[in-house]
This record gives sequence, structure tokens and C-alpha cells, in this order.
Amino acid sequence: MAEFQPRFLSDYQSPAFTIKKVDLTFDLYDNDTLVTAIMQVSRIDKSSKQLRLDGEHLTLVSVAIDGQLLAADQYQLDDSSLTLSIEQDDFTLEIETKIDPENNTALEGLYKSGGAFCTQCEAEGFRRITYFLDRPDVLAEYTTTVIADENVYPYLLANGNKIAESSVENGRHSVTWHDPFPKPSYLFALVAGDFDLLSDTYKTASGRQVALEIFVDKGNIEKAHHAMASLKKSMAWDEQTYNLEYDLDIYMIVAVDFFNMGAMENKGLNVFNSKFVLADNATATDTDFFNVEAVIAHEYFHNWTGNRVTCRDWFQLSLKEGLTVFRDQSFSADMHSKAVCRIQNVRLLRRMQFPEDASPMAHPIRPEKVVEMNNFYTMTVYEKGAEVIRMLHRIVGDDGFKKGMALYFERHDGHAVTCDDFVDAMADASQVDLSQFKVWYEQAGTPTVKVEKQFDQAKNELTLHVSQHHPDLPVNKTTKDLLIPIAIELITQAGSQSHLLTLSQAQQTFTFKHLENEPVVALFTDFSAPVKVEFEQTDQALNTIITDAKDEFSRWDACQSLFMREIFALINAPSKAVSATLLATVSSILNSEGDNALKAEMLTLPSFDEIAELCDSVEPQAICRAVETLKQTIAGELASEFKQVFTSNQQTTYSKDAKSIANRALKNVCLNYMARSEQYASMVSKQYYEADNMTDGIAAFSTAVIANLPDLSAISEHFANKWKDTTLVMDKWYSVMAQQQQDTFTKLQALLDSESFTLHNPNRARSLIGAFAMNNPQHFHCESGQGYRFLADRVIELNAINPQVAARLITPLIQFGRFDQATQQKMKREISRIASIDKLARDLKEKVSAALSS
Ligand code: B3K
Ligand code: ZN
Repeated sequence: MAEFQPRFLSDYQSPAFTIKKVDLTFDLYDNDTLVTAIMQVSRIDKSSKQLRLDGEHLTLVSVAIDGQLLAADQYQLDDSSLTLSIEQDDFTLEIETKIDPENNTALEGLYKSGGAFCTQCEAEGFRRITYFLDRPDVLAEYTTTVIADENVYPYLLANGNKIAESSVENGRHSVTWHDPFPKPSYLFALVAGDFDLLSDTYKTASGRQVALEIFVDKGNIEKAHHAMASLKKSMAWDEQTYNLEYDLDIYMIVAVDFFNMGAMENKGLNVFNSKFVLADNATATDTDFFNVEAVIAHEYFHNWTGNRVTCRDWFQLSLKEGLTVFRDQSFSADMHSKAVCRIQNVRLLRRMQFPEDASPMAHPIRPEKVVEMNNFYTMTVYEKGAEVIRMLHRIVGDDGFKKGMALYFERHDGHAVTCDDFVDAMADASQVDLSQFKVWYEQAGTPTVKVEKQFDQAKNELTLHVSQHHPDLPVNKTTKDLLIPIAIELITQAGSQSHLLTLSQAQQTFTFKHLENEPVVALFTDFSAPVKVEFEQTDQALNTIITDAKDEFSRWDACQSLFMREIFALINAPSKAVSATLLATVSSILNSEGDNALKAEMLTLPSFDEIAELCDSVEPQAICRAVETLKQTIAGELASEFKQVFTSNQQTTYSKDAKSIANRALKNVCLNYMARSEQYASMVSKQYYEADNMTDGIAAFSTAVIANLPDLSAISEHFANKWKDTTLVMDKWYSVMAQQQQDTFTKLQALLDSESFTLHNPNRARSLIGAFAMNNPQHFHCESGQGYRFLADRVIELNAINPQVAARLITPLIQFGRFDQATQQKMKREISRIASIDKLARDLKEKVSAALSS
């Protein structure tokens, strides 16, 4: 069937027609919204006589060209397009369509979230609104009129500036917006609803006044202040860092509860998942506050990297996403601890992107083949994409990068461009040859860098033999050598020195002279490239890095390597004793001076997926058992030290300054270990009941769940009762409950059956099903295969409701390659079951086909 046909980057053709202006009118009704689109169309390719417009799930009412209505035999209509024969070079096309927002459960196009109408058009949702050239290289100037009941929908919003409003008949009103910046259809937005509004203003560096408006559900205004402060910080940061100012007179953000992703950067009218707007001390954790700020920044930064300069085609998605993630990461690092931010970026990459890059859905950051574009809003395009930009930044330097950005905007403002255009701007601005660097855009898979070291005592010379290796993935036709920046630190008694090596060949040798004695080598400081490293280090060398490296990321990473080493040893010999040196290291970190946030990161064991990712043919339960033994031993051996650090970091008054956040993080890591020793387990419920903030409350609650403490059911009942009317907090409740260790499947069924559970709300679906599959490896990977069955059943149910969410949730099931054969078979059996259902959506079909043919 045509709808499953892949599209290829190599087939790109520039559009034969373009649409310069669009005048849209929405007469909003729940089930019968009438959309009128009046478009100024021009032919670009004079030989083209057929205009094919994209359209899905639409009821066509009428088509007229230059005012002449077309009869049904004057166009061709099918499930995904409307094709017209065109004589004129320039003409007005008027199309009327009817749509049914209330029954749009896929949450793409125009849909209802709670009582409000809202839109989500990226990547290809505009075609669910009207017939259009729904591709990012067709840029049009939009005027949008929204008509709806005045009482039910007092706010009628669209992109740009408001230019007219009036009352019309039957208690309805009409508002018209005009966006002067030509944009692709994926940036179109409309919202209609009744909200509370938080207003503010921002004066740009050049002195222009911008109105800032955040719309939230009634009663939530106090939870919008952090988002507003974050928006202003983001605006100032982009001015200071890249000289980029906001361009319209108004910037609006609307928070909705039903949203497939985190947020959407629609020009002048961002639509956000309420999870990334609403936050106050009672309901949001320190991590939530951090994430709200980061997502607000990300969407704001898109105004330049995404909106002013957009993508030529969807294969170029990383042009805007990798770059914008890099920008939001840099912003967060400037606002908070650089090292801790970097550690969290890397943890995410190793836990989620490395497995994706080894899975049947592995793809380069610029994919070459796509069936369903929504399947490519991935860790690879976003997070590895950001790592690629970060490497560019390291190679050309901060000044070079800023010059490159300026040149990129000078050349491409107002255009739809490619990843090559971006790299070329960087190369030209810095006069650096980046041709080999471009291989990062076309090659999938995580490279491995192997390093051997030699020290010549007589010459005081260190030699590093370095080689690069690439996984043999079906998606790569050939593999090429990459340009890999390797930042290193050489640590000697005399101090430490930093170097930047550039690995461009399959094998290279680097020599360092005049060293007084043999240095300890920290490789890939600050995680200078998204690779795996094979380098033999003694425990002693790793301990030297932990205590002496200047680079804090490397100190954390050395600590993770020690844990990893111990976990592998326990996988191979489950009854072996945990190494005494490791316990000594943990103890000395616990008792060291320094940043508590960094200590908290250092004391956190690697996650299941980070471990599995480094394994080959491992039984998942062997990983779970090894981690449990290690955790239990550390907790038991160092119980009183954890208690001591826990107590000394207790706070009497709640505050959100960096030091208090760091203390809370460390204290809660300690609590997690303490839950495993009988004498201190009661501290968990004490903290839960005494907590005056969500960070401490949820830390205690989730600790009680993971350690399966006797107080668990009382705590969970108390939590659910207290927060039953607060949707976002109840999402947390479901996520925590998904991690239960006893009678897990009976309890999961009860959660599915609970009154406030619904698969129709993506946050709710993810909070139970996603959290189970990602954060409860003991039961997701249980030997009976019941965990896989549970996930597959939910994916099948979601296929009919919201394929995009279904396709996201299936991810852990298709990452089977790292496990033993028996496990792989159980996982594949469930994938086959999904593959065999009727009306399998394109999103899932692409993934299950890839999985079953691998
Ligand atoms: N650009 C949007 C993502 C759109 C998702 C489409 N399925 C959010 C972001 O990356 O900022
Ligand atoms: Zn983005």
C-alpha cells in the first residue's frame, strides 16, 4: 500500500508550485469545523501542469480556482491528496474542508484538549486541516480568522499579531491574526479556549517592547511564574550569546494537558504540554523546575534556529533540532552547574540514544529513508544531533562558532535549508575544512574508539595508539572514518595538562614529550565525542581521575567505570564479594568536600539500559541481580555513613537556590541506599510525611516503592488522596506505582482499571506504561515474558487511539539485540503479535517491520 512506501532523501525535488499567501478562516465547532483556505499559488516549474496537495482525514466541501467552483470531475481526490490540473501561472485557490476536532484522538492537526481547541502541525499535521503543500520548503504569509462561541472560547489565538476582532451572530466572536514572517505550514497554530492569562513584557536589546503571554487552565496562574521567568532569561541569553532578538510584538505560550510531545515552537504561539509550563514548590520537583526552564528555552531558541531559518525537507530535521538542543544545553549549563548538566546529557545519551543507535531503527542524524516522519523525532536526531553540533563547536572554537552562526543567518534568514548549508557556514566562517566532519550526518551507529598507551621511561614520552571502529549496521552501506575530537587530560604529580587530539584516520598515534613521570590519562574529557571507549585502566588510575582530574565530567565518568566494572564482574560471578576498593571509593566520595550535586551524580549507579548497552547476549535478569547485589552491599557496608551525610544535608526551610537543590539531591541518593538497611528504612516514611516540597516527597515515595517497604501502601494511598485533583502530580503517582516490585502485574492491572487512568491522555499513558517498560526492568524483562505481553497489549490498544504515542512506547521492545537468544525470542514474539493486527498504523508498521527483518 502506498501509505507504507518509504520516502528517500535522495529523491528530494524542489516544489513545482508554491503558496505565497494563505488566508484561513476557522468556524469552530466540536465535530463540524469548517475551514476555508484562500491561497495565492504560483507555478515555479513551468512544465508542471498538475498540482498535488496533501490532505488526510478531511471532508472536502468545495474547490474554486480564481472564483470558479470546480465540478467533481475536475479534480482527483484520494485518502491522502487532492490533485488539480492547472493552466495559470499565478492563481487564487479557495478550498473548504470540514474536520472533526473532537474525535481527533491522534492529537495531530486541530483537536480538543480538555475544553480547548488547539493544533499540532509538525511534522505533517497541517494536511489534517486543509489541502495544502504540506512541506517545509513552501513558505507562506498567513492571515488567520478564528470564529467561535464567545462565552466558551473567550480567547481566540493564532500566529503573529492580532489585527481585528468583532462579535458576530449567535453569541460568537471572530478574531483575525496576521503573521508577517513567511513560514512553512508545520509552524501554523491556532488555539481557542478559556484560560487564565499571565502577562508580562520584555524589552529587547534594541529597545523594542514585546508582550509576553502565558495561557494556563483556570486556577493555575500561580504555577506559570517560573515559566515566565524562564522565558525572559532565554530571551536575554540569546541576545547576549548570539545577538539574536525576538522579532514579533507578542510571544504567546499556551499550556494544554493533551499533547503528544513536550512542546511546539509555532511562530509567536507556542503550544506546550502543561508538564513543561506549570510548576510550584508543592507540585514540582527540582528536576521539573529545571525541565520547564529548558523546554521554554528550547522552544524560544527555535524562533531563530527552526523558524527564521527552517528545514528544506524533513530529512534535515537535525538542522533545527540538534542545533536547538545544543543551544538549550548551553543555556542550562550557563544557568546551573556546567558539570552536572553535562553528566545528565551524557547519561541520557548512553541510556537512550546508544541503544537506539544499535537497534533495528538505527538511523543517521540525517536519516535517508523515512516511512512515518513522526518516528524520527528521536534521541539520535535530537541528542546525538546536539553532540555533533557540540563537536563542531569544539573544533572551530567558541568565537568561530559564533561567527559561523552569524554567517548562517546572514546567508539563510527566511529560507529552508540543509544540514550541509549549516556546516558550510561554519567552515567558511572559520576557514576550517569540515568535509570529513560531514560523515557524522550520514553514518548511523555508535563508534568505538580503542586506545592503547605506552610510556617510555627513558625518554619520558607517552604514546597513545588510537583507532576508530564502526558497527556493521544494515542502514550503513559503507562505513567511513569520522573526524573525532578527543579532549584529554594528562594527570601527573606535577599537575595536569589538557590537549585536544583530532582522530581522522582509522588508526593514529599521538606522542607527548617531556613528561616528568607516567601520567594517568583521562580520555574524552567533557565527553568530547559521542563514542564508546575501550581503554584499559587500573582501578588505581580511575581513582586518581576521581580525585585529581580537573574535568569534573571525567571524575564522574571514572566513578561510573568502576561501578560498571563491578557490575560486569557480578554478572559473571554472582556470588563474588563486592570489591573492597570500590567500597572505599564510595566512602571517600561520600565524605569528600565539594559540590554535593556532583557527589549525588557520582553515587548513582548506572541504569539498566546503560549496562545492557555495553553487554552482548546478556540475560536481563542477570543485570538486575548484579545491580541489586551491588546496591545492597554498598548500602549495608556504608549504612552509617549514608545516614550521617543524609542528616547533615537535611534542610529546615525549603529553598530553590543551587546549594539547596544540590543538598536535596545528595540527601535523596543517601535515602535510597538507607532504605535497604533495616535500621534506617523508617527514615523513608518519616521524610515522606514531613516533606514540604515535591522533590523530597516523591523521592521518599519512589524509594518506598523500589525498596518495597512495609509503609508503601499507606504512603501511596496518602499521595493519591492528596493529589487526586492535580493531573500532573497524579502522572507522577502512576510513574512511581509502575515500578512496584511485588504482585506487579496484578497491581498494574488495577492501575489500568483505576478511574483516572486513560490511554487517551499521552502523559498518563506514558506515566504508567512508559515508566513500567523503562524503569522497572526486573518485571518488564521478567522470565515469563509477561512484561513484554503487557507492553504489547497496550501498544495494540493505542494503535487505534494515538499511533504516535504507541510507536514511541514500543521502543524498549524493539531494542532486543543486546540480550540472549531466549529473551530475544520472547520479545520478537510480542512484536509479531503487534505486526499481525488489523489496521496497523504506519507509525508502528515501520518499527515492527524493521524489528522483524533485523
Ligand atoms: N518541534 C517539536 C516537535 C514536533 C513533534 C512532531 N511529532 C518540538 C521541539 O523539538 O521543539
Ligand atoms: Zn525542538
